Amino acid sequence: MEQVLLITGASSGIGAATARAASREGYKLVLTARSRERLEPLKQELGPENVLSVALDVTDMAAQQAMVEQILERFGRLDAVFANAGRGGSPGGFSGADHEAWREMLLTNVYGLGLTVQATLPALRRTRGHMLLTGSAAGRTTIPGSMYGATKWAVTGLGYNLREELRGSGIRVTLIEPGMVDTPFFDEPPEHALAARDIAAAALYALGQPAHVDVNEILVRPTPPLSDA
Ligand code: NJP
Repeated sequence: MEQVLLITGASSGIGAATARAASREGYKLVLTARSRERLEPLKQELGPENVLSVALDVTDMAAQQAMVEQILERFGRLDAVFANAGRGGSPGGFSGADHEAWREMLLTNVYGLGLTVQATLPALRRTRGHMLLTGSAAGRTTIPGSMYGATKWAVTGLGYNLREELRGSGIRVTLIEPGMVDTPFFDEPPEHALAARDIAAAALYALGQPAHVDVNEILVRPTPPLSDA
């Protein structure tokens, strides 16, 4: 049976790399992001017969519910969800950051991710499927002045609480927690960063485990550079 995987934030970075890796493993894919222009080339690259692309904003529940209907119409099932769409904040710390930028980030990283979970759970219950959430190393550690980090602490908590709610349902919840990854998330390529394919490999590892293996979370950081000593 071909497995159907939905990826939010699929048009670039970690989401796009995961789509490529999953495509190589034979998954049918549902790719979403706001920009249809950025989704289409990926759909063509991976083979339109195996891919459904849906342009939506994750903060729009009606759009997410309509997407689930489209998935079931096209593929008849949904086996796994990678709730990955997210964005960064603005510099300045709690005293100086642009608070309007906070609104977009909080809505996308926390509320939008929660909506993806709620919209897809009925379909995942039918397949005893798998929910992967993109958290962050920033949701595991203290970063001075970081509202972004606070959104990812929220994702960590959401993942833990969701796993408890779903205990006994057969649905597994995996938190994917990247350190710094070289993606368009950053305006300038970061130094000593992971590649998006490194996080895709972690997601595919979790997805590839048999039903009795519940990978709760995977924290992946770049190896620190060699010191001179
Ligand atoms: O970033 P990027 P990453 N509704 O910018 C989409 C987390 N993370 O791959 O909507 C729907 O290449 C956007 O598409 P578009 C990070 O927090 C990263 O690095 O067309 N989709 C694009 O496809 C995030 O959760 C690092 O603009 C929305 C995608 O999201 C995840 O990894 C470290 C959307 C963003 O792709 C992927 O980020 C870490 C919306 N409202 C965690 N807003 C890192 N890069 O270092 C955005 O710990 N998108």
